Amino acid sequence: MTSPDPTARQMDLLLPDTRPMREELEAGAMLLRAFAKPCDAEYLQALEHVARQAPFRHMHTPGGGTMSAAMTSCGTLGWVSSLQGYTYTTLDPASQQAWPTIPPSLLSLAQAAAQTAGYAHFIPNACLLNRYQNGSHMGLHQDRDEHDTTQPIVSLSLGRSGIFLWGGPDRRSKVRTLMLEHGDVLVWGGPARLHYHGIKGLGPHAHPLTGWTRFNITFRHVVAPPTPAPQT
Ligand code: MD3
Ligand code: FE
Repeated sequence: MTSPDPTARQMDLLLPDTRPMREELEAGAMLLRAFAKPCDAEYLQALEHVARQAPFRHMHTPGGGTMSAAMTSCGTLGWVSSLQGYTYTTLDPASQQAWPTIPPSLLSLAQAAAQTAGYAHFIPNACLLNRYQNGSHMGLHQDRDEHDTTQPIVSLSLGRSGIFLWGGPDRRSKVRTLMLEHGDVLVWGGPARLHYHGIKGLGPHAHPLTGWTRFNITFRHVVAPPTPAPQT
């Protein structure tokens, strides 16, 4: 074997990025790199439109803490964390008004991504918006409040990069890290739907459209959990 030619290595730095645009990370998990970039400004405008009606807030956790990522929601159901636990609600607790509707541009994007990953009839009714700033993170967790794991979760990353933690079916599975960049879309379904995941922190660079802030938008199909029978 010959040793690597330093000139060839130098040349590599000039070659175009050949990472595939559509990569199956594992069975059921598809990364669509830069999928959302062509309309990125439109998605950020839609996010701002939602946040004007339902502002980002730092929610409390059942353990008595406060989430370092700020959150809001749109869609029929919004995800809420409080001392009482995690749930989906039809009203924004901050305003007692219905959550804003999912902006059409975001809905189309989520459906196009799901379709590309093999889910032809994805109908999200819950859309969680996360905002990360310096010091924000999200510990390893599963998304299991949706009561329907036949539907995928579609995630859209915008702005500053995030250091994604990507684990397996139980908390002790090996965890990999992956940089999620502006415009990246992930579709998690099938056997990967309940896998542990989180955000360790943010990348070192500001983004031209969002500065030092990272946004992530997840689209979900939630089945309302059974509620107690009303008193007669
Ligand atoms: C893997 N959000 O909101 S998105 C969340 O970047 C959440 O804000 C992170 O985890 C964020 O619940 C990660 C990527 C993601 C979303 C949902 C998943 C990965 C997933 C569901 C199952 C497995
Ligand atoms: Fe999650």
